[in-house]
Amino acid sequence: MASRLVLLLAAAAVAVACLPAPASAVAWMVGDGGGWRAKFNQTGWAEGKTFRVGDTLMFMYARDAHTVVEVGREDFAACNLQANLLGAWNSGNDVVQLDRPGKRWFFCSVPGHCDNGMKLVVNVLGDDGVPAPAPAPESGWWF
Ligand SMILES: *[C@@H]1O[C@H](CO)[C@@H](O)[C@H](O)[C@H]1NC(C)=O
Ligand SMILES: [Cu+2]
Repeated sequence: MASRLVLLLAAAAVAVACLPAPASAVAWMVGDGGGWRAKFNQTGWAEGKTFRVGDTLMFMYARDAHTVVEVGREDFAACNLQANLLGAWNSGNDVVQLDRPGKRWFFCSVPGHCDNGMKLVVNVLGDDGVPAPAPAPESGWWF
C-alpha cells in the first residue's frame, strides 16, 4: 500500500519534471512608450498581441493623473466606478500578474476617464495556448 503511494508520488514528480519548459514570460509595457493614458482604447494596443499565463502587464503613468482598477465584465462595459474591485493600483508603476487564463478587464477609476475610453481588456491564454473555457452558466440544474 505504502509502496504504491510512493510509486504514485514518484510518477507524479517525473511527470512534472518532464513538462516542457514554459516559453519565457513577457513583461508587457502597457501602451508602450506612451504608457497607460487617456483614451487608451483608441490605441488598439492589445490587438494582435498574445498574452499568456506568467506574463505581466506594466502600467506606467503619472500617479496623480490616473489609476488602474480590475473589474468584471459588466462593470467594465458600464465603466462602473462603484464596481466590485478585483484589484486596484495607483503607484504609477504598477505590475499586474497574469496568473490565470481568461479575460481580464482594467480601467482607470478617475471620473470620466473610463467613459472616454481609458480601458483595457486582455485575453490570457493558458499554458497550453488555449483560452480558458467559457464559465459555466450561473444558475440552473441540468436535470
Ligand atoms: C473608445 O471608447 C469610447 C468611449 O467609450 C468609444 O466611444 C469609442 O468608440 C472607443 N473606441 C474604440 C476604438 O474602441
Ligand atoms: Cu485616467
